[in-house]
Amino acid sequence: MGKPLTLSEKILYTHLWEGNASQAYERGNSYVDFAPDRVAMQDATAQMALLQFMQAGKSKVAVPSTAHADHLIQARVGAEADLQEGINKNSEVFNFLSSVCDKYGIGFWKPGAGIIHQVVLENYAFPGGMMIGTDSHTVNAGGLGMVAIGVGGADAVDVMAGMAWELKMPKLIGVKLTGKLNGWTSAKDVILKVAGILTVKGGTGCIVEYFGEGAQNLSATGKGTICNMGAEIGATTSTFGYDDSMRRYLAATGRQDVVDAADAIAEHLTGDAEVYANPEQYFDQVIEINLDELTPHLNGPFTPDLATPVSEFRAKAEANGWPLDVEWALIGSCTNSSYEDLSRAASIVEDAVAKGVKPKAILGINPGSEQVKFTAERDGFLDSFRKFESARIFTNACGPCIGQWDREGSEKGEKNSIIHSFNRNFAKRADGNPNTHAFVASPEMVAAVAISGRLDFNPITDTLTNQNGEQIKLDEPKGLELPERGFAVDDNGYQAPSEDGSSVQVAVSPTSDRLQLLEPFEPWDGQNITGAKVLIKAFGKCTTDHISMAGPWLKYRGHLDNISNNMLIGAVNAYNMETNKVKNELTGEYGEVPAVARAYKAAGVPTIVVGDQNYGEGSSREHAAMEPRHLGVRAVLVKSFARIHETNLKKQGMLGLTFVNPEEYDKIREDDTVNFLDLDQFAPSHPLQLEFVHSDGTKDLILVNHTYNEQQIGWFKAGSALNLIAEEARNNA
Ligand code: MIC
Ligand code: SF4
Repeated sequence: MGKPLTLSEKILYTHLWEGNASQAYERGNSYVDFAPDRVAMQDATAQMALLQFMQAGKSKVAVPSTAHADHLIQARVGAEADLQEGINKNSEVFNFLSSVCDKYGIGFWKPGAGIIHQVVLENYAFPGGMMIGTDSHTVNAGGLGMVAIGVGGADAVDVMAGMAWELKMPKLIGVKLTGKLNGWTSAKDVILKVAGILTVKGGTGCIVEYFGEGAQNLSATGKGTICNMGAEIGATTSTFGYDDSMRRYLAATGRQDVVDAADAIAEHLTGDAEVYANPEQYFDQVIEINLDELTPHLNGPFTPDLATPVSEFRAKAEANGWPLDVEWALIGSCTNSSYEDLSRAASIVEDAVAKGVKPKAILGINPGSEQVKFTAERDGFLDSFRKFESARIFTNACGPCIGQWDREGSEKGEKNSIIHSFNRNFAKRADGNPNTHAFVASPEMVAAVAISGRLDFNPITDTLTNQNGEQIKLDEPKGLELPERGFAVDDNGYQAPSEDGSSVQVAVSPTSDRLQLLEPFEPWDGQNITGAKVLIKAFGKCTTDHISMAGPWLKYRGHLDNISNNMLIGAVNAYNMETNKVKNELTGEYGEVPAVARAYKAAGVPTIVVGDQNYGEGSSREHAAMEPRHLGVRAVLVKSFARIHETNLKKQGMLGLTFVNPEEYDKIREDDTVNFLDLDQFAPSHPLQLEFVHSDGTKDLILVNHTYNEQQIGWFKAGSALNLIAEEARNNA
């Protein structure tokens, strides 16, 4: 490139599909083919990814790949019983995953082994590597200096099938960290602050690269936390340069060989000095945060970018009517369940116990992996939590973070607040109750709030009353970056695949309600789509949780027809401001979104979905694209898209379109008939014209943009990207 490079560019350019880089790509514009080193999948997305892979006609995966059973286990009474129940309830799916993995050479981490991103960090992530994963929080591996990117299952299929993986060359945001964390502030507060600055869409299409002495002062798992929650600002990924914290973590997790290899090329595993000295010249945007001055934050409710410093929280909560009493406080999720996190939160609990304070809220804990749990148990931290009678240690799994939480009383729908150390706090996500106000904070703040029972408790300034009626202050958290006696684990829960899996049978029962073999989607007929109806015009925030809810629906993640019954049931209909109530123009009656979509499909009437800004924010789940495809939606027209969702739509043969003039969203009426005028000339960089015919006979011509390149137009024409792969496999056979 003839100029100093950022770390992100070094990793991207050394992973070009073509091999040696021969040209510079334009950031934010050029589509580039990459060759990732590995693939990770979690159970809730792996089912669909692997059902698609089975259609690709390959006998083995082309790169090292793993699948992790972590999303399907519910948190109810406690680890042991919950895990057993999870296995019993999901055995069909776990057996399917175990056998597909065995057959195609994929490592399988069994239920209870841990949350995908902690397990990947402990075992597979390495400085300078590139990986993709079917989960938006794959980005966690940036904590070990990787470029790790969340994708839909169809993207994973490309890489597992030995093909190139395509991404638009990301833009770069540099975050310079100075100073050192102190007192109650933790790595989580860095990303809570960044989320407040950049908002949920500020990182779209960008890699966030952290640097500066402040970065070097953070632990590797702390870096992981920051990268992990970078998904919440829409960032393609986040990363840090190789440093001592990574050396320490790699060595502690049994990978001295990786340290030795990395040390031999250490200068290439971080950005060039000139870049970090003059970041404005090399990054598209630069942010600076002084860790010395950073204070604890609480983000929420309902969106992860609503950042409030603890000291300002009370006033803001009162002004907004947020409930201040807290019944539940939860520590865990892939972003904050490391040994260090548990040890720091445990120190708060120990301090409270020593000072005679009883907790007001229930504290729930999901350790990140069996290795973390086993070691924390050995070192007494889990016993520290157990000193609170009401504390619950749940399974090493996602649990409440993905709505796998049997919270007593949540069905009553009462207005209440919870606090957790997770990433996401969208409506209904944790307990299904739309009136639960969820706030995101560091594990140590979650512990402090659990003790006080109040969201507005500021441990830096406030006191608590102990059993003897005395006023006490909690000490600052203390923790251990890594276990002094090293990590330990008895059975880590890993199942290696067979060397030769050709004889392994993968059974999918035709009568199963959990798994369904996929039927290829219909190719495009070459005609303009005409006579389409507006299935729904979604108002405001429409995340993947609104489009394809998780929680109780996770059980249908391997059955496209069944899971389609949750399509868009959480989206607010702009015409009546209600959820799951849209007009069926064929009958004039209102019905549930999936039912109305099925009625249009049965009548042969195509439909479109209209949406607002950052449509499809959040998860990588491709169900949010496959369900509309399955139910006859042809196009999704929005003000703007989240990256992964837009790609998922393209992969599944849908049209993902954006308004040239976003205000034209307002012109679309409930009973419009929609005609494409020039889809038969669909070409890269050419806007398309859509005609909206209103019931009074008037019309609006709306110009829409798209970002499809030649190849992606090929996916649309073939009906899906997978149809093309399968065709090629047949041609080569
Ligand atoms: C999430 O945090 O929303 C999930 C569940 O991990 C998703 C993946 C999924 O929907 O299965 C994600 O973040 O990609
Ligand atoms: Fe699991 Fe939550 Fe992490 Fe998603 S964010 S992978 S649901 S722990």
